[in-house]
Amino acid sequence: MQLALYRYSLPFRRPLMFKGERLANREGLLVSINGQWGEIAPLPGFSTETLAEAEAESLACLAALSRGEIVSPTLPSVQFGFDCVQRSLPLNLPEPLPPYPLLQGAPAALIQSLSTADWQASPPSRLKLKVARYAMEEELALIEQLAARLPTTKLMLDANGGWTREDALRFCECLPLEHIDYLEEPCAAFADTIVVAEATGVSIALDETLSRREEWYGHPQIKALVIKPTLIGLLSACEALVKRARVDSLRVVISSSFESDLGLGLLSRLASEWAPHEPPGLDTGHWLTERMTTAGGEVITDSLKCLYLNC
Ligand code: OSB
Ligand code: MG
Repeated sequence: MQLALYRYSLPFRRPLMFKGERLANREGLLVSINGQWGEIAPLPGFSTETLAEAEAESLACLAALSRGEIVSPTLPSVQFGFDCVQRSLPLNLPEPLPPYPLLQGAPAALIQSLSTADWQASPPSRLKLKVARYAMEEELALIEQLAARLPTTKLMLDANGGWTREDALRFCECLPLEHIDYLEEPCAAFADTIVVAEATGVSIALDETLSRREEWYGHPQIKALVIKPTLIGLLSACEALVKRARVDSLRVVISSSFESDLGLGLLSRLASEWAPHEPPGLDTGHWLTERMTTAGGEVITDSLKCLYLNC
């Protein structure tokens, strides 16, 4: 059995903030078993494990595999990586849909970039905007601008649980709901999110509620589940959410945690398997300036630090 583990560090185009933490590089691990690859990349601020913890568990799993043992990792990012690398890929998957665009940054700068973006000719059907980061008035003004300039585009807003119940109510009361597809995680507590949905009529998508494995119940205003396999871990746990979504007629959006091009490729395949008609949330790759795979899908290991290799 050929086993390998590598560590990568890829620079972001500009440093990015993740829950108050400023990151200049995306760091993670690539695992390989008999030529098949997986990515293990806990995201600071969102994952509960650190990269050092993921590395230690990955090394222990590889050592166990080399002794012929069966492994069951416990850290979500390691579960995702080892599940991908040991999974037989279904044949005849539909062609992946292109991701919907993700807007992230200061509202003033985004308003500026709107006039230069060539979206007017072929506006996207959906677009995601991060909110609960800047002054509420500025964010609402940006949403008004987007609604006016891209009247056929539906906006997906993501607050990452950043508002109190009162803030979220104030914000949602001013939203042009006919332009809003859904709002992801307005408040940190599920109960507050439901209060906001009922009081304002806004549709909701769940994200952190799922990856933190919190209790939640179906509600007519919950429209979609955002599934982040790197944060959820086991592919069987992701599949259980996909099944629950199907039973409840919820949309499924497979979404990135800022993985490398290799991880994004794996997620894109999972998206075409689990949600073939829903554009995925994978528009994060342009933040990275370097790739680790060739156009043909070969992994370029030259610039990676090898942590384990047994052939
Ligand atoms: O909350 O959806 C999030 C990326 C890293 C961490 C959290 C989130 C994201 C994204 C990915 O927004 C892109 C997307 O979902 O469209
Ligand atoms: Mg989200």
